[in-house]
Amino acid sequence: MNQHIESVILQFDIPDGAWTAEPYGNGHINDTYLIAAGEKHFILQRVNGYVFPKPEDVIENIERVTDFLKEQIAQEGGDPERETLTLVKTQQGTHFAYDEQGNLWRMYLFIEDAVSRDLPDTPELFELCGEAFGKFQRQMGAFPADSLHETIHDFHNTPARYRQLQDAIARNEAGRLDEVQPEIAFCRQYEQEVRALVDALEQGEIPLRVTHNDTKLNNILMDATTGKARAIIDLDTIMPGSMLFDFGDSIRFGASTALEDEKDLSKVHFSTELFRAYTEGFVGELRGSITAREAELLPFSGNLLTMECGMRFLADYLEGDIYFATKYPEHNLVRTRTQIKLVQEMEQKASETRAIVADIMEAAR
Ligand code: ADP
Ligand code: GN1
Ligand code: MG
Repeated sequence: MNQHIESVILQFDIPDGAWTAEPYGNGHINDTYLIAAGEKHFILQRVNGYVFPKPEDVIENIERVTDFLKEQIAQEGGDPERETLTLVKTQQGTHFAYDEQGNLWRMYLFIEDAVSRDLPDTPELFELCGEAFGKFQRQMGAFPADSLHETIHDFHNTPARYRQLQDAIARNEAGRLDEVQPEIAFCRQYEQEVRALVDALEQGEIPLRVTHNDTKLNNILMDATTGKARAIIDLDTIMPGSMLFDFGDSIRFGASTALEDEKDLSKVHFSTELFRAYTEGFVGELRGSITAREAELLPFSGNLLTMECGMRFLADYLEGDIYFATKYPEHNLVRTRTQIKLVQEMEQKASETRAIVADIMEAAR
């Protein structure tokens, strides 16, 4: 176990006595541990300082957002301790501690009797996820978006992601360029299309909102007994953005018949049944506030966010796997290929997804 953990844990206000710490979860970014102390459980995380250059800003956003959400949840008759994250204080009264190397750590109450999934078991479950992210966005509706820190600059700026990929190609840091020519050729076809959402935001065609920005299925905790969505977690990337980032990223991860890192591409398909289910849930929560232009862009946001993530995986593969956690050398390449396969199928099924959104918007009016 990480030798810094003991000195970090002791800085937080947890029950006296023995404790244990185990690595936990499937996140790609932070180091996550489950801490058991007496009867209580906590999540302890080292915030990734490479990904988040100002981790104190991440904590400040989360403090403000969870305070705000807890009020909304209480007003709607929910349980603020079980339906959103709760930061644990240190003995000094802050919500973070440093280890000897200057890494920032934070602790949350563990949300009990909940599970997170990497694939939706059924369309019904995925519809509940759409509802949960839609509800999250609705509940954050009155929060001033531009008062949040930008915790990762240009996070969903897809043209900037495209340029980062071109830079990675030019540097060829890990010497892997020759093996990825087909993937590079695929990405290059999107040089113009990557602009769609940033242009729409810049030109004021779609509103700036508070967005989660990392809306994959395993960032929702589902109630282990009822199977219903309970809490949205992983709030590190909450920033001003477009609701289309949140919608598109959920579709990327969840409207697929296989995991993001499935090696057998014959198992990877974009499912319009899952797309419909998620859209029903998401639009159902937000019906009054989705603008006509947002609705028009909903289907394409899935393609764009999937393309963007594919470009990020490919750039990281070329850089030598410095951003995403990987379990084997080709991991980022395998991930790139699933994203490309999904984009290809999303394109083939574009008229179907447009019809689905039009149907659901019509029914919601
Ligand atoms: P990463 O940014 O690396 O994805 P996350 O914050 O998503 O890190 O945490 C990783 C995993 O840990 C989650 O997918 C979830 O399974 C679990 N987890 C995180 N916070 C909590 C919590 N407060 N209660 C229960 N489980 C949690
Ligand atoms: C990362 O943190 P995690 O594992 O939920 C990444 C997302 C990617 C995702 C791909 C801060 O999400 O942007 O879409 O991996 N998070 C960050 O699985 O970069
Ligand atoms: Mg996560």
